[in-house]
Amino acid sequence: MRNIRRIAVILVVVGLIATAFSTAAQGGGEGLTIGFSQIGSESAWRTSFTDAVKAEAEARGINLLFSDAQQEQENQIAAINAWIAQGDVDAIILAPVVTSGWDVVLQEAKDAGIPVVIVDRNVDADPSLYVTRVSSDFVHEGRLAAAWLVQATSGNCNIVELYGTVGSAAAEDRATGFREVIALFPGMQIIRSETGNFVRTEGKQVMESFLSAEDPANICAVFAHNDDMAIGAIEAIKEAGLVPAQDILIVSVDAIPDIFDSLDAGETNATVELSPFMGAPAFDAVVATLAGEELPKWIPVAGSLYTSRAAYDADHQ
Ligand code: GYE
Repeated sequence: MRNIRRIAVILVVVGLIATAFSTAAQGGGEGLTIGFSQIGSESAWRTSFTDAVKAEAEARGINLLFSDAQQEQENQIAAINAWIAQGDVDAIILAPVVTSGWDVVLQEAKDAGIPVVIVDRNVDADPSLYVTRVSSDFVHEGRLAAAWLVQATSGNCNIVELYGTVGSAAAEDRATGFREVIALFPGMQIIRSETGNFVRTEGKQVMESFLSAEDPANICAVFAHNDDMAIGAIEAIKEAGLVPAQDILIVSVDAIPDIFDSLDAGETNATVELSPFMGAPAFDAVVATLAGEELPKWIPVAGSLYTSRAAYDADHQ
């Protein structure tokens, strides 16, 4: 009887220790000073992403230095250089507006002993210059959007594309994935493509130009690289006297709250989820690298395609 009681006590103690470690492994970072170079506030998703990172930093007791670059790379580079000069910044998290032009500043951060974690988009730089990248698979997002459109149109559709920020990994890779899939179907073709820079008003303006340049009856669908531009396109389609999601199908990416209102209203057809909750894995990567742990060069964030709020809610209970 005494042995049973002894074993029970040991199990309880082991359980408590394991819980403590698992909590520590999931959280961590208290007291660290981390610079977060954010692209801007161009879309609802970006704002949600910023809010989520700030909330996670607050919850962990991280001193977050936040910089909104207003979609200008030079502002991101200036912020990183200032944090390097400050001398007390433990790590930097960078959401790079475009893929090129980062080698010099990343080398300077490395030389200063400040680890950099890439989030959201991607950099075309020597991987030794950053710890890891926390992001979704943009190519897969483009493939998902195209696959849905193929099945919705039996492989016959003239598509107009609302392109994201030129030179950004999100736009380039979503375009690549989308084109990979439609290339398998001779009846699927992109008849017009123009950047709306991930901005709602610009998406509307570009869609208006498409509707003026093309016979609207010749436009089967819109592929918008984000929901904000899709919502702008919906407004343009309605103002042209057409029925969005019926006369012209619409598929986009981000799964922001407003796009579910559009789905509920029958004004769009599908969205591919992009989680804004990348702060936790990014901060975990910072804590791990400061503890000397090796990390993979990519920490993927998954997302699915949704055609209704109910389906999204069922996956996110
Ligand atoms: O889809 C869009 C934002 O970088 C993947 O940027 C992100 C994109 C997102 O402007 O809403």
